[in-house]
Amino acid sequence: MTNQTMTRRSFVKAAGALGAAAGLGIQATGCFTKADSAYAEQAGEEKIYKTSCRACIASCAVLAHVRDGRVVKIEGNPESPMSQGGVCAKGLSGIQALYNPMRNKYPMKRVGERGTNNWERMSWDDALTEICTEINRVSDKYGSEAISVSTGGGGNPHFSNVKRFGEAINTPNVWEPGCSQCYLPRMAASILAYGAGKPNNLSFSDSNGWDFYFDDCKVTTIVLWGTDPSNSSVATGGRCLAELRARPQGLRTVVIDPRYTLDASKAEVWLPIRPGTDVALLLAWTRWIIDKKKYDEQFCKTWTNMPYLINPETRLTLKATEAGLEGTDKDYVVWDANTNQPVVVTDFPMNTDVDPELFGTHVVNGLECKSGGQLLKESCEEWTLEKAAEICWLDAAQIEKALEIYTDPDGQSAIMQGVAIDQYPQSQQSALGALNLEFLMGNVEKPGAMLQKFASAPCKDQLGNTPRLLTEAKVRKRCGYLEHKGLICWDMAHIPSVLRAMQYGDPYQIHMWIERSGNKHVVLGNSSCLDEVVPHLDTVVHIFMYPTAFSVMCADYLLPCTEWLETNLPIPQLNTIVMRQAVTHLFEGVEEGIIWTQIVQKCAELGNKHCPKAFDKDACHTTPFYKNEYEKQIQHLNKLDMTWDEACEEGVIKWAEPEEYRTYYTYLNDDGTGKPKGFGTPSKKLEVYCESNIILGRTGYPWAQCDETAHLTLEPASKDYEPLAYYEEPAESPLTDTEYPLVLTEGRLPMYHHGTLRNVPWLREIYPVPEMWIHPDDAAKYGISDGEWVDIESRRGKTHGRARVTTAIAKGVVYQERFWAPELLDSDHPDQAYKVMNINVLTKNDPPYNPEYGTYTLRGFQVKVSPSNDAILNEVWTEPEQFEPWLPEYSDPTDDVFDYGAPAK
Ligand SMILES: Nc1nc2c(c(=O)[nH]1)N[C@H]1C(S)=C(S)[C@@H](COP(=O)(O)OP(=O)(O)OC[C@H]3O[C@@H](n4cnc5c(=O)[nH]c(N)nc54)[C@H](O)[C@@H]3O)O[C@H]1N2
Ligand SMILES: Nc1nc2c(c(=O)[nH]1)N[C@H]1C(S)=C(S)[C@@H](COP(=O)(O)OP(=O)(O)OC[C@H]3O[C@@H](n4cnc5c(=O)[nH]c(N)nc54)[C@H](O)[C@@H]3O)O[C@H]1N2
Ligand code: SF4
Ligand SMILES: [Mo]
Repeated sequence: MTNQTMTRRSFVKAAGALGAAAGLGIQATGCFTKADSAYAEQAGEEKIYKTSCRACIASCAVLAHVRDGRVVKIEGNPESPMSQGGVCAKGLSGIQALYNPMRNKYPMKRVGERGTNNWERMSWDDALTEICTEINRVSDKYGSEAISVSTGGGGNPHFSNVKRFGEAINTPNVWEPGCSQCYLPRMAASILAYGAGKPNNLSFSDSNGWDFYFDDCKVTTIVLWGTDPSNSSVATGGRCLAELRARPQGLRTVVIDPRYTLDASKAEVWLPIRPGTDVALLLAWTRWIIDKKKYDEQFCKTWTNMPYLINPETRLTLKATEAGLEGTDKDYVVWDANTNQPVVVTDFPMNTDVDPELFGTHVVNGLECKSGGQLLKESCEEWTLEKAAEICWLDAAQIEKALEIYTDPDGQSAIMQGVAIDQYPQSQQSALGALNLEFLMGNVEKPGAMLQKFASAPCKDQLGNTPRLLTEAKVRKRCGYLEHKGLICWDMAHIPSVLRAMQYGDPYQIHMWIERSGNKHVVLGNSSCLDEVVPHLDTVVHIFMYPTAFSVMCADYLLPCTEWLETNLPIPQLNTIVMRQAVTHLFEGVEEGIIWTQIVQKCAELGNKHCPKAFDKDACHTTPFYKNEYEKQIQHLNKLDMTWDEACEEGVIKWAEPEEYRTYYTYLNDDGTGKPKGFGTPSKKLEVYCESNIILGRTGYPWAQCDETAHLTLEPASKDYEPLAYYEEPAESPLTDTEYPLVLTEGRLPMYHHGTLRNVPWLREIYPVPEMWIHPDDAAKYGISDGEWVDIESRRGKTHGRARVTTAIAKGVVYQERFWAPELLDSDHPDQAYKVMNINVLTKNDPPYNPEYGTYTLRGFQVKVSPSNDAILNEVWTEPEQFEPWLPEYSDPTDDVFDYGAPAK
């Protein structure tokens, strides 16, 4: 293998003008073959492989047409239960991503200063030896917590791999930019209030809402609350909603979104809410439902903890012993409306002769106790429709109309809650507030409800559990862990705390960063802070398919990983398993799981002593690092009695009939004693008054663990986590900010996934630069015309967008999505690749944070706008012909770098 110095700059130019091989200084045989028109005639027979797309988190089944090892066409696979043959622009662009001339082809090492973009090719063995020597050095000298590992993916199927990797190299500082800002708040709130078990929550864009994908689904009404499935799950959720609407019975929808989205255009009511104020509206909905007695009274009395009395001293449910009644310190107490006295709940779900009061305050054993329901009622007392209308910039009559639709007694309604509510400090409050609406309405496990516990697939999309290898002392070193205990649910560190440790050595210095995803500058809040953070690090490794601004500005080593057409994974989807299989393999790209495995093995070989259990093949059977990844996948599949090849041949494997899969009302099932089993919370009831949230903040229960104990009891966070939703005005608020008068928010673009695909010609042709949506009244006020470039500034920085003047955005609000310009990596100012049109240089990663998860503010903060004349904008590519250098650079398949028994192609 040649070990030749080259510059990325010459590489990119060469890729366009001469073919990439010239840039690399190696022979243009084998690895690099220009697309040539004669190829089609010479090529052999076309084979069609059943696989699935991974250009976003939806995993649509597709058919990949392959000729002589080259992928020549992608189309949808109609057997897919969620996409049913649909594919979106990102999926169809898979070929342009796979054969993109920018691909990282070999391991590379930086030569010269960071940011100068000079790289030297290395062998995998040399790269692993250098990186693992550094891991061992840092661990020996500073402690292994001085290494931070990050991943991405937004619904990353290899999420547990990276956590296992952290455990194996003995660092607690693993993180991901979604997490506190994505899905964790909605998912963890649901575990606390609805119960452990199969992950299940209100997020439709994370592939929940399973019942809706069946033709006979009973849903009649959907509230899309801060979610935009037609753009964020184009071929699955978006398609599904369109088909539900097209049924003869139709679908009534309410959309709560500052933008007039595709789904809003089909809705009966659109509530263009001020970003960041959702909890105010949730509280007003709760109040109205209670006031108008729209809730399902019998369900609430039987299946929620609303009637349970709360001890005002502990803030937890009052127990029989505290009430001075006969019973234990585990027995709950309700107020019986029949006898007008406190009664211990002795029968599950409720004593037959008792009529438990939902709302009330009573003195019991000298304590003034309110019921959970009473505390809920008081929490929303001030939130009249008028007050919510004022705070949320809405019309009270429209709010009421939406409520009439949601609570229509003749329908079956559901709330879908999107990532918008996860992206400001009220994340947990929004999640709990929305769950409570569904609980009040009894929208739980009924046909047509969003919340379901359907049967689980005999296969996981994550390979195995994360083994607990870290000691208590090590777990306690996880940055931000004690204050934001919700993070423990995913064993993740708090991003701003990690960055603080990197930059200021507070509470200790982090020295090394291993990052596996796209462009952290595009996805992290206030991302230009990396300019200050990274110089304090000794070593940064970036594992990705292409160089990004992060590679150029921050990395010392680049490791090439595979595109989705080169990867393998079985994915559970409703009552099927959708297979992903590698249909080709290019250059020296390596699948993510195998990279982690290789690093752990090499660390061990080089004498790493920090986590002997991870390196001991026999002691840690749950750690697959020494195992064959494919074997592991086949083990999952073997519950189906199939080989990997047989499964791939079938592509979409049905493991249950719909009626076996759609198990409604699971809480009514017998628990083995003749009683219903209830829900997976400690009380087996739906926790409307979420005392589990208080307990989490005080102790870390139910998630805190280490290798030594099943449950680790942690010291309390600085303040109690609240059991009920409450509203807080955003820290930067248009109500008080005169300097930065407009509220900024974001939402998905259907042609990109986070920071990806900005180097794909087809997609940049459709959407070359980010649009900044602004209302005509605001545009007039700030002198902005449609189509012109705009300066957008916040207290953190400045970026640009191209104005779209439209009434499809609420007045006082502007919208723009994250973006970057790979074309500028090859300029004298590569930092502009991520600064020029990326709203994440404007977002906030400083306090206030959400108490539970440490969520920072990506949506709902203040900016100002003005027309722009910045010269840098002339360097941004906007015309189709400019993207030509990124047209596919076809090449023939290569052998896998490491032999992990990948099926031969
Ligand atoms: N301002 C603002 N910032 C945001 C958001 C926002 O709405 N506004 N959204 C936030 C959200 S919701 C999220 S989830 C984050 C996303 O942040 P990241 O996940 O860091 O985003 P990317 O890395 O750009 O995109 C996902 C990458 O995952 C790669 N990938 C695919 N499969 C795998 C895999 O198996 N393993 C790994 N490691 N990677 C894989 C894809 O190639 C893709 O490059 O950004 C957050 N940042
Ligand atoms: N094409 C594409 N698909 C994706 C992704 C992608 O990057 N690209 N990312 C994937 C990931 S990781 C995620 S998390 C999901 C997210 O998918 P969704 O949950 O659908 O999230 P978004 O489209 O980001 O935001 C939803 C809507 O929230 C609105 N909104 C903005 N601020 C507020 C607010 O304060 N309140 C309310 N009520 N609404 C607000 C936006 O206008 C937007 O229409 O998408 C997934 N699918
Ligand atoms: S929605 Fe598009 S990008 Fe996402 S998995 Fe499906 S085809 Fe791929
Ligand atoms: Mo996400």
